[in-house]
Amino acid sequence: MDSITRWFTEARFGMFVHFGLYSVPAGLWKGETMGRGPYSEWIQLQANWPHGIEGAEYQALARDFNPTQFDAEQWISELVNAGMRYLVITSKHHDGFALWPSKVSKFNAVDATPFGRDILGELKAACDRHGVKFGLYYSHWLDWEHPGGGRAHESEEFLPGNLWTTQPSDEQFETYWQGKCLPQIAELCDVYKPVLFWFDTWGENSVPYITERRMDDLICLIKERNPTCLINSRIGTWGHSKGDAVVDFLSMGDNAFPERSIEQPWETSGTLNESWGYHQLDFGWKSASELVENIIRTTSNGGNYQLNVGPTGEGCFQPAAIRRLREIGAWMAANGTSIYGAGYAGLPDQKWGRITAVATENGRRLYLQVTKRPASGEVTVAGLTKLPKLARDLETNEVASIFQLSVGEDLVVSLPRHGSADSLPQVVVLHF
Ligand code: H79
Repeated sequence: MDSITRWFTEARFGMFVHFGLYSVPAGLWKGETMGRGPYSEWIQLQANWPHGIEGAEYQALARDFNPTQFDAEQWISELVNAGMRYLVITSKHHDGFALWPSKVSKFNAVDATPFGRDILGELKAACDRHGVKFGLYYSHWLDWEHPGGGRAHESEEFLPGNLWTTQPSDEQFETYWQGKCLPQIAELCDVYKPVLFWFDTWGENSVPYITERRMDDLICLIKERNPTCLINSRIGTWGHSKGDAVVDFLSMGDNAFPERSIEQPWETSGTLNESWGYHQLDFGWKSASELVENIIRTTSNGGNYQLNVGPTGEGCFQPAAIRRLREIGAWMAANGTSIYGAGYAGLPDQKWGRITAVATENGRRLYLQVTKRPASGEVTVAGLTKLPKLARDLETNEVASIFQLSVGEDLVVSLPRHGSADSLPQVVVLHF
């Protein structure tokens, strides 16, 4: 495993950011809630339902894009305080709008807006100051600004009559691919040197466009410029004869958690509420304890959690986002040793929660992640082949009494008092 892959698998927790023109209307178009779907970044297809918004009218949003409150230092400070180790930001989402001064297309944050600042550049500099790794999302299949870019498909979700469901021909797509996608990726590699690219496809509809040849060319272009840059499976590996072997890590579906350990490095990206981009009417916030449990879920199965923030059109994190990030961060500050560099323990499912494992010089440590504390205050650990020498609460160091009813039986751990009244998971470390 090369050092950047090792870094990725040890980091375990990163921040995803969806920020772009859609952050300005934020789910409302001329006072009307956009049509179906909770994702504000899809407003170009979902407003004026079922028609969508004309390209020129949507793109004119650039004139209102002026996030004067944007402060890269503040964003990255929140990221660091949350216990996150890396950033992945939407350099260009499906609408085709670039957050950097691209020489390839004037449809970008510097040339097309009153704001006129290089958002990626400022974030990259803040990441460098804080030792945070910098990654980029890039919508390589869908691009609703370029005439040859990928479109959505008419389906149950998109009725006939939607402006954005007519597919480009292969020739048209090739003009987008050669004229915008590849040159922008080259630019991003050269100027911002991301540690990873997060590409985005799902389902079968991308396969005719994201062909094996195109994937190979894209991967080659990136690796020639930056051999250590990591690439995710949502580049479209199901359309490649070599499958996931051509990429460096797997990306699950949105908010989808596999219930088994996976050998190849992987991550799940998830939302704080329902939309990725800021949506004024999205009140479906997850609780801090659910979010911490998601970190435990991914870590215990050997993966990363990439938690999304959708900053407002002014460039701010919402108070509801900040409160959750800080609660997570407080838990990570005390319990991060059970997450960073930790992974699958190879033990059966436990009724009271999950187990993460860290390799040590002379064996390993196990961390009992008690997400469902039993009223008895006791948990049993099934499947241990060796008995621990010591068990203690990771936050308080209070020693836990452990016993076995008889040889070969499950280990019983009497949970230390700490955590009993707390809604965030209690962690008990077992030293062997
Ligand atoms: O960037 C975020 C999403 O915009 C993008 N990937 C994440 C990381 C994504 N978009 N769609 N999907 C992932 C899955 C498919 C969703 C769809 Fe729909 C269902 C497309 C059309 C129907 C959601 C609901 C979007 C519009 C309505």
